[in-house]
Amino acid sequence: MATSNSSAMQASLLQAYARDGYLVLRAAIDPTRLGEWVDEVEAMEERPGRQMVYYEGSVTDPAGRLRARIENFVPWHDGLRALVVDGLQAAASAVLGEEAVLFKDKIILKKPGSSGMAAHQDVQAGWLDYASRFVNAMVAVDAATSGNGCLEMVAGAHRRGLLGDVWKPLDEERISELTFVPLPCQPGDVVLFDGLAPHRSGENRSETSRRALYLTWSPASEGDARARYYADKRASFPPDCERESGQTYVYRV
Ligand SMILES: O=C(O)CCC(=O)C(=O)O
Repeated sequence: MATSNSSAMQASLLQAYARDGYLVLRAAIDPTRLGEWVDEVEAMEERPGRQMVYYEGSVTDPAGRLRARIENFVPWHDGLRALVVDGLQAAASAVLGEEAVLFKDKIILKKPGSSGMAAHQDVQAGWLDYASRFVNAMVAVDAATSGNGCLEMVAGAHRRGLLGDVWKPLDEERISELTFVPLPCQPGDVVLFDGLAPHRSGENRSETSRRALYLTWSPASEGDARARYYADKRASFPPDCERESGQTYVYRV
């Protein structure tokens, strides 16, 4: 591990991350402007080729259509990029054990009525076509609780490798072997987790949004795959404003 990266994070934290596959860093990011800046991204016009905005149905209103996720926001908001990408780059490099390069980024808006996320490992979404290892940072924008669908993680299971098929959430048999731990968070808390760490989240049945940023880094020594990843994603699962009418698009994992 490079000395500069090691000094960015205590050895005991790195050991906990290696053991559990995730690490909660309380108050790691200044939350003062987080919510306002996410509002600014959400208010940006949806145009082909820019940030990628996805809509989903509601679990509480059969006719509802909720803005659910915004991918590729980093190029379009300097404040957020400086705060969370530059701010967490050293931690990402420390847990990867080498210089990290930003692979992807998204905002999960989790508005009232949003569905949960089925149990999965992030690499099941075809990520291994781009690099062999990943670290994610979940940055809480709003308080996250069991009631509004906070992240739930499984300690240690990342060491077992891929637990299911690519492009499918984990099946019931696997899920029954795993112990999911809810991780309530306050704005500015960060959860670092491995691309192989199984996780899920519940529905948001509360009255307010539960927003979170997710940044993902891969080892720089394996190359910068971001442009290729987003070109492939725009082609296979385009944001709503880039879709062809009459075509069906299904979110798989
Ligand atoms: O924030 C959430 O509800 C979970 C998101 C998640 O697991 C993912 O995007 O992979």
